[in-house]
Amino acid sequence: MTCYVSLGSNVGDTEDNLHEALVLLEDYGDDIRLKKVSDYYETEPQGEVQDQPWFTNQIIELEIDAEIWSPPGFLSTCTAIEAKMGRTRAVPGGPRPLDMDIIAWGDTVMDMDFLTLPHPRAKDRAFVLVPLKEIAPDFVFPDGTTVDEALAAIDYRQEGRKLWQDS
Ligand code: PH2
Ligand code: MG
Ligand code: MG
Repeated sequence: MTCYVSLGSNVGDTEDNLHEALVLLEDYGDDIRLKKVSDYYETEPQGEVQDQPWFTNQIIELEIDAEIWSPPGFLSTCTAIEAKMGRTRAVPGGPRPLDMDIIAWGDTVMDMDFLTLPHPRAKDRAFVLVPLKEIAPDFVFPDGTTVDEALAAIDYRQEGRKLWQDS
């Protein structure tokens, strides 16, 4: 099963935090394999909380053994790694040393109160789509939207690895 995960950090040494998350993820063993890693992108905060530091964002591609892992099981692993990295949930959408969001789990479409797949805001976010295009230019959402189509539908500006987006 191919899974894409978005990593984000805007507290502390953000690149170190993302790197440490990958080290922790690789500790889980052979049934979670890291296939591709995007560059780091510096991104303007999106969403409710605008008054917070810029984020470092990255997308990774994983090959996960679906006989062992389900999306909710893997989500708990992501939450455990976030907690190890010092995440508290004081302000929803606020600053954090690490956020790990499952963007897509193969072609799975699911809508539970704690997990929606694909990620419900993935298509609107340059900080997800730009690094996703870098590592998976042929990615297609389960509804048939390509990563290029999703990018063409949003307003964003990119200079090198810096991304600005109208929210
Ligand atoms: N994550 C959020 C809210 N806003 N903005 C950027 N640029 N990058 C993020 O990772 C991000 C965000 C909630 O998870
Ligand atoms: Mg998030
Ligand atoms: Mg999250």
